[in-house]
Amino acid sequence: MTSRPYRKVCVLGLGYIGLPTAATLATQGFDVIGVDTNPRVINTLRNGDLHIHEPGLRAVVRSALQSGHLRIENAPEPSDVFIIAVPTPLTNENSADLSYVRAASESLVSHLRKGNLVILESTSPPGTTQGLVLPILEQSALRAGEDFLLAYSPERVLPGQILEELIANERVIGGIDRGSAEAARSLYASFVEGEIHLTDAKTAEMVKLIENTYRDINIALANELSRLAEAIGVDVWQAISLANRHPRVQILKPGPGVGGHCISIDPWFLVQDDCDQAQIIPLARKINDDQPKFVVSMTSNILGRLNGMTLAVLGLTYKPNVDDVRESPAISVIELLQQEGASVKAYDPFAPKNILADCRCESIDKTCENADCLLILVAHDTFQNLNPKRIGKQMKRRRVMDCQNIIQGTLWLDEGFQVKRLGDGKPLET
Ligand code: SAJ
Repeated sequence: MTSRPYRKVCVLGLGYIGLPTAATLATQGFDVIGVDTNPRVINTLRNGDLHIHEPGLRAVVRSALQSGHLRIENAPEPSDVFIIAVPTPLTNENSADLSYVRAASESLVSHLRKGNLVILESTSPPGTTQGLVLPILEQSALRAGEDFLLAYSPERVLPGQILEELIANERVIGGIDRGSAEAARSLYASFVEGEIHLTDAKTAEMVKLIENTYRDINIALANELSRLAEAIGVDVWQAISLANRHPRVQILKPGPGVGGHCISIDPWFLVQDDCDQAQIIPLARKINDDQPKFVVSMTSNILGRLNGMTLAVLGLTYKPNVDDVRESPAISVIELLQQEGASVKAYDPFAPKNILADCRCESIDKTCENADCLLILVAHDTFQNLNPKRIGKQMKRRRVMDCQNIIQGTLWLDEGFQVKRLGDGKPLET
């Protein structure tokens, strides 16, 4: 530790990014104060429990707390480094709600000391570090770049693999000046094994948004191809997989839409201040946002109508093997089905119990009881080997619509099911 310039780190926001970061720093020997303003989060963590589900996180947090290197508090206190990892939700006008970043920055003003380093990690529109955080911190009468250092360093971790990727991934750090970027590098270098790239704060802010926008546009292409494939009469899954054998093509997968707190939101932060120049980004957003409607119209096609039908839905979360339902397209699909007069029973082993509590069932069997069609929306590992014989016995009509291409069609056909996969370019197969 002696070669490290910093000893005490205060992490503001104990969500999917802040908590793993705080715990990782603590296991590296830093003295970490994890701060959250939500009393429920504080109580849960202090009781040795977790308020989020992320593989491996429970053990790391527990050992960080037991070692005494991690403390959970409801307000910041003087430290060497402050890391802001609070949410930046989307407003109703499709722009970034920076109120949490503002509040977190304001909470630091009275604690800021000469020589401190402040790092913003929250995904933010370009210019936020310099234009919003810096002037708030300077209310302390200390000058950025002279008395304290300020940098932006976006997280790049994939929910479900956060702990590994926090360490392994390359990292981009943008400073308000070179000294700030280098200071932030010295902190992250203590646990990041990937290469660390330095730039200015605004570029780093834009880099983060480019990454998620690239993925959103790529998925929009896949989703558009799934619609075209239906019209053309080609199996989109096979076509994309063959196209991806080209050494310079890498198309992502179609599905019921794009959810989560990142990819479905971040592209708006890029275009919010210059909508006139933006064409492909809002269009991709629209394509992905409309995909649940496409799924519902395909379901309606295969059933003839939705009104009065009972749908058994597997999967509620925004992607496989996570408990996060934010912006989940599966939930949009269910709401649309209900609006069309269908009744829905749903099963998800990860989604919190209070989500769509009215239509939740505790097992796949119960969900499928008397259903007119099974609708697979999320490719959880536990759905990979569904048993068509057993499921068929529960259902009123043996029909399945697979939006994730996870079932082996022939097994289901053998059990008398009518089978449809999203974008397979065929009518209901019997
Ligand atoms: N999805 C598809 N088809 C695909 C891949 C994903 O429809 O082929 C859907 C998923 O089902 C989900 C949504 O897209 O609804 C987003 O899932 P994801 O796994 O692509 O991304 P996130 O939101 O879990 O994590 C992303 C990652 N960004 C990139 O890969 C560029 C992660 O590295 C970021 O740290 C994270 O956003 C973030 O916090 O910004």
